[in-house]
Amino acid sequence: MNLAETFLMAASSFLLMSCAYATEGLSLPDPLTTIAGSAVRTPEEWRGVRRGEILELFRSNVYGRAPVARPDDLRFEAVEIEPRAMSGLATRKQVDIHFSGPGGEGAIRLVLFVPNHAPKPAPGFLLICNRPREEHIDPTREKRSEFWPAEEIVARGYAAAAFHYSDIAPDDSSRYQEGAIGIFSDAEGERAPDAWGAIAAWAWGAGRAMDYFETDPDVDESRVAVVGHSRGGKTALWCGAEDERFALVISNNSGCTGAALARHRQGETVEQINRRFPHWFCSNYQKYNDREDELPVDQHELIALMAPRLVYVASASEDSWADPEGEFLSCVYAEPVYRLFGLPGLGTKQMPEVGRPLHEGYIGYHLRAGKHNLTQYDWMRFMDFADRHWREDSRAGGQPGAPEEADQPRR
Ligand code: GTR
Repeated sequence: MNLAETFLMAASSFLLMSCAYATEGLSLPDPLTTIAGSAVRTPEEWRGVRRGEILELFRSNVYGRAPVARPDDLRFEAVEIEPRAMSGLATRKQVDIHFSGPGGEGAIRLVLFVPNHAPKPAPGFLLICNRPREEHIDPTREKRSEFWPAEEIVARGYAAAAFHYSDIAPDDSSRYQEGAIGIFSDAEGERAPDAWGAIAAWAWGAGRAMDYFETDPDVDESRVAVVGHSRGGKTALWCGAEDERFALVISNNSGCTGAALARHRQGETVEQINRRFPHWFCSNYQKYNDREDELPVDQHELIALMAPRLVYVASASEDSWADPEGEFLSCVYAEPVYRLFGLPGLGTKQMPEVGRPLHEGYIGYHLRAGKHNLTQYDWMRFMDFADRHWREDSRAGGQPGAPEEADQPRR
């Protein structure tokens, strides 16, 4: 072995030792070591120091920084209330969420079905819809789709809510600044390298729907899940990281820069996603094209940002572009943060078989048979998971994920 080789070996073994998870050939950043190098040992240290560090790293290197939270002039306009929708089983509400900023004004159309024959306020599921509105979130229900099975959601006692992501920002690299991004920018000047991209803007929009739920006595805002598929799944995860009011965060087939570990390098890569969808992220993210190892974060830390709340990752067996194994491994490596709160995470390092969901812990996972899609099977498992945790928690008389309770082991 020559000198250079010896040096390389020493350097790489140092790198492996300095990272918590030198396994499966992966050397991942440790969610429980601060930037200054100290170990995070308590929920207080996680909440007070480390969580904020990771969030900032994702903001400045991946998704970009939203320049606004809840705008001062946010306004809800009920454009329709139909108490006898779905043959009398639900009340349909259509609400326009209005906002304005230096660059103009915009509105998000929220469609909401509240079950008429279930206890209220009802817990709910909010879908960030990234497929054609008319076919998938039709308020009239003339068109129905497994992508948003509102009837089934209502039948299980949940409120079903959805909005179309294009109300916030067009999913188009030449036009994405025409919505909220342009509205909240100071008109002139270059975009900062950490300015928000479309995913952060869509996630911000989901937060505005939560602002509305807080005002609606029919919806239990302490038990709302945010759900998204694929690019919508990436958005749901970023939304749950930024907005801790969501008690359950569900990523379906979210893949690269969603649930899948960047360093796993299966399916879509950082370089490929940045080339095809440069508008989804901040421009700093381009620095990591083909340099995943230099990212100061990886996606298990995004999952960990949900702790101690519930999080759910769903993969599909034929969806190799989204890297099911990389999605599963993120859940595995997020687990130490849940354990810090005394909560069970996934409970296994073994990827489950198709059709055998993992629902025991605070991190849920399933592998569905089939292709890249959001199907009724996925929704049924999401609701099984919510039933299990929310009903158990309500029997225990507490709210899921409340940090002060979660500091102690629960089971
Ligand atoms: C693909 C993209 C994925 C995923 C998907 C989708 O083309 O490569 O990252 O987001 O689109 O949103 O359907």
